[in-house]
Amino acid sequence: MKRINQFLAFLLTLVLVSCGDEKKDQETITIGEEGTLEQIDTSEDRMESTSDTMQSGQAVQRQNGVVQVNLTGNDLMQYNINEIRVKAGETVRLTLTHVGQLPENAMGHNFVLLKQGTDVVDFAQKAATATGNDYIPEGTDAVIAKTEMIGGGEETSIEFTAPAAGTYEYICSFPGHYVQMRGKFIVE
Ligand SMILES: [Cu+2]
Repeated sequence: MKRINQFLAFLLTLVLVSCGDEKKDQETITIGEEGTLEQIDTSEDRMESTSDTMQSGQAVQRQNGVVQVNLTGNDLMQYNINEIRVKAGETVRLTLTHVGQLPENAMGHNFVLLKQGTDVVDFAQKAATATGNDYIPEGTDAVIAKTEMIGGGEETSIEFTAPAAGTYEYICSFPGHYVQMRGKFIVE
């Protein structure tokens, strides 16, 4: 009987020791994974900012009297550029490309150029309730130009004449997006 007890105690010790080891192993693995994830995040951030800079340089191009603006929106609720410069009276061709993968109902993007003096927050809040109208407030007179709402992988283009010289604001009118997806449209 005594020997059996000793044996059981020995077994119990083995189990405890091995549990302890497992815990240690798991902790080590977790720390390693976190470290790896952080490293990946950092490098992605760096890549993004690099490509942003590159895109900004190429985002506005002039060809045969037409200004081509290449605007993109991603799954992180970001435009590639938050400032567009054109000249008064120029024909602007704006192409919006959704470079993300999320569908329109989750991460829809558009481009809405607003008249000067528009209360952007007020407009965006009204737009957020205009579900059946592509998130554009019904009967609004505050819009100079706008694209349709698109989802991941889609692209849409519009053409309009640059308004009088001045600084205008553009937003994505999908609910909540204007906080980040907002830029200055500067007409010189
Ligand atoms: Cu958006």
